[in-house]
Amino acid sequence: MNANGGGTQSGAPGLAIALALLLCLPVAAHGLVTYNDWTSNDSQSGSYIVTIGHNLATSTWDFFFTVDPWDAEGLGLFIDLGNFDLTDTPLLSNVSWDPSVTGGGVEIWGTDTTSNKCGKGCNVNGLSPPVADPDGEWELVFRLGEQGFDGIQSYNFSINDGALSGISESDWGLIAVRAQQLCPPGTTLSDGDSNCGGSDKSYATPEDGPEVPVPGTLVLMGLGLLLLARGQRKAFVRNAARSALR
Ligand SMILES: [Ca+2]
Ligand SMILES: [Ca+2]
Repeated sequence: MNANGGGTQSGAPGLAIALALLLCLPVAAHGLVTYNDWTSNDSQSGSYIVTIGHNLATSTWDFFFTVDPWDAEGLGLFIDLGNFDLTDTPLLSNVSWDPSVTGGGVEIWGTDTTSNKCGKGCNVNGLSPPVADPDGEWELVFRLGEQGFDGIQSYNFSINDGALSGISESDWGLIAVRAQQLCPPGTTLSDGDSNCGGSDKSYATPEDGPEVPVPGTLVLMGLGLLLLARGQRKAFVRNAARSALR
């Protein structure tokens, strides 16, 4: 009786772990696409870092743009998703910027466009990234702030994922940045440095792909744990039966 009771208890944690793993699948599949290695059409890029992630809880794609160290100020962000057309009207949400000075802002400047423009003083003309773009369009163009120095290092914003139906983390490819207030090497904008008067057009592709666990691996792990728990329980019952026969 003790043996049977013990067997049931030893199998329960295994089952619980396996079930927890299976239940965690949608959360674990959440990954971030990161861009931090840039090529300029001139000699030097700003230290841009862009991360893009699919937020299942809010049904949005969340964008974070920063310059760290702060050696330039973003003005436009261009995104290519290959041969894709937006599936609904993109709507901006969760827009914020840091420092939260007045005069910032984010606008959707273009969608599925062949234009290299992102508003006054803003374009990526002459930037020729060596990446195939089957439809020759930027799927999304964002305008960040105003022309001239806004004093803004970072932007957060989101768009509804209904506008990008069918897109997963692995589909994010080329992006380009137009920036102003580019600083000389080794200097930053943190004190509003007046020497930071350059401009930049740069492009990047994602770093090492998105950090997404392969769901199939987790399913196999869960099934493996289930089988292990069942095997342990059967062995326990078998041993208990043998003991009873002796
Ligand atoms: Ca495209
Ligand atoms: Ca397109």
